[in-house]
Amino acid sequence: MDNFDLNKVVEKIMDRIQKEFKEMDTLNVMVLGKTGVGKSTLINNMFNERMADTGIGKPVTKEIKKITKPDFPLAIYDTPGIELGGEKDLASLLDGIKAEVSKGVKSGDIEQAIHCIWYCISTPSHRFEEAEIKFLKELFDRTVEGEVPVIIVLTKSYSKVDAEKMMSEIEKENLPIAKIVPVLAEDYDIDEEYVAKAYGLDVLSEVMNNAVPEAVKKTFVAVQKANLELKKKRAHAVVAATALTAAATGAAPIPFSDAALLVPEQISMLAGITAVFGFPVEKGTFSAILSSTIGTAGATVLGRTIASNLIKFVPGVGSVVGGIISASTASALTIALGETYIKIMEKVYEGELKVSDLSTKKGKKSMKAMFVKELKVKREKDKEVSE
Ligand SMILES: Nc1nc2c(ncn2[C@@H]2O[C@H](COP(=O)(O)OP(=O)(O)O)[C@@H](O)[C@H]2O)c(=O)[nH]1
Ligand SMILES: [Mg+2]
Repeated sequence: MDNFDLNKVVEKIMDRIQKEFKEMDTLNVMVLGKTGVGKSTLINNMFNERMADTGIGKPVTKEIKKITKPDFPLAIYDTPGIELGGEKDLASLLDGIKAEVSKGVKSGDIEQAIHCIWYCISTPSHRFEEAEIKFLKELFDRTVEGEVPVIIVLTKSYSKVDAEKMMSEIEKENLPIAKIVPVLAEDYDIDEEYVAKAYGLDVLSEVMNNAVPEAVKKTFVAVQKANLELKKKRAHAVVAATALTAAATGAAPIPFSDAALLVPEQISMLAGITAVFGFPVEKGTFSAILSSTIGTAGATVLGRTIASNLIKFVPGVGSVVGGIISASTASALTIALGETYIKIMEKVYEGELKVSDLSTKKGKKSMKAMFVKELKVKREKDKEVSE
C-alpha cells in the first residue's frame, strides 16, 4: 500500500518555506563608520548570507550603497568609504541618511524604513575623534531625530580593557545611543602564540532584537546567525502553537502506519522552524527527516518490527482507531516531531551536523533516536503530572 506520497508532502513543505520567507518584511540596517573599521567583517559574521562579499550593491548616494541578495529579506546600507574629514563630505553623508530615513517615515511602509543604524568605531584606534562626535551629534539632532535606534559597535575589540576605556569616553558625550556593544567579529591573532577569540556578536544580536520594531523581529531572528538562543526561543514557540492547534483538531501524523499522514499543521510547523533558522534545507533532507521520524509507507529504515517496538512510546496511542487519535496523542506527536527538528537544526547551526549528512543512513538513525527520545520525555512528563 502506498497511499502516502512522501514527495508530495516534501513539495508542500518546500512551498511553505518559500512562502514564509516571501511573507517576511525586509529588515533594513544601515552601517556607518570609517573605512577599515571592520564593517564588512561585522556584516558577514552577523547574517546567514555573506552580504558584504557577494550581495548586489546599488548606489543610493555617493557614500551609501544598498546591498541585497535575491530571496533574502535583508537590506544593508553600507558606507564603504566614508572618512568624516571635510565639512562638505559630512554634510552630504548626513543629507543622504536623512533622505533615506524620511522616505521610510513618509511612506508609512515598514519595509521602506531604516530599522537600525550601527555606528562602528574601531577600538584599537584609541580615539573617539572630534569629527566623529560632531557627526554623531548631527546624526541625532537633525538627521534621525529619534526615528531610528543607533547602536555603537566597538569593532576589533580584542582588548577588552581598551574597549572599556573607549566605552566610557563615548558615554561622557551623553548621546542618545541605544547601546554600546564591543565585539570581535573574527578571531584575532595577537602574535604567534596568542589568539583572541571572537566574541560579542550574540550580545549585538540580542540588543538588535530589542531595538528593531516588532514587525521585523521575526525577520531579524531568521536572518541573523549570531544568537542561537533567539532562534530556539522562536522555534519552540512555533512548536507550542502548532501543538495547541493539533490538540484542538486532533490533527496529527499517524506514525508507523501504512499511511503516515502529515497534516497541514505539521507542514507549516516544519516550514516555520526552517524559516527561523534561515539556512537552506533541501528536498532530500525533508524526505530523510520524515522517514526517520514519523515514518512512511514501506520506509526502508523503519521496518515493521521497529515500528511495533516504537509505538509503545507514543502516549495514548491505544486510542488510535481508524485514524482517530486523542488530543494528547496529537499534541505529543506534534511536539516530538517539532522538537526533534529543532535539535537537528541546532546541530546544523553548531556545525556538528551537515545538512547533507541527514540523508545518510547514520543521519537517519540518529534522527530516529532523537524522535523516540522526545516521545519518551513527553511520556515521563505526563506520568509525573498524573501521579
Ligand atoms: N581578526 C579580525 N580582523 C578584523 C575584524 N574586523 C575587521 N578586521 C580586519 O580589518 C580589515 C578591515 O575590515 P573591513 O571589514 O574590510 O572594514 P570596512 O572597510 O569597515 O568594511 C580587514 O583586513 C579585516 O580582516 C575582526 O573582528 N577580527
Ligand atoms: Mg567594507
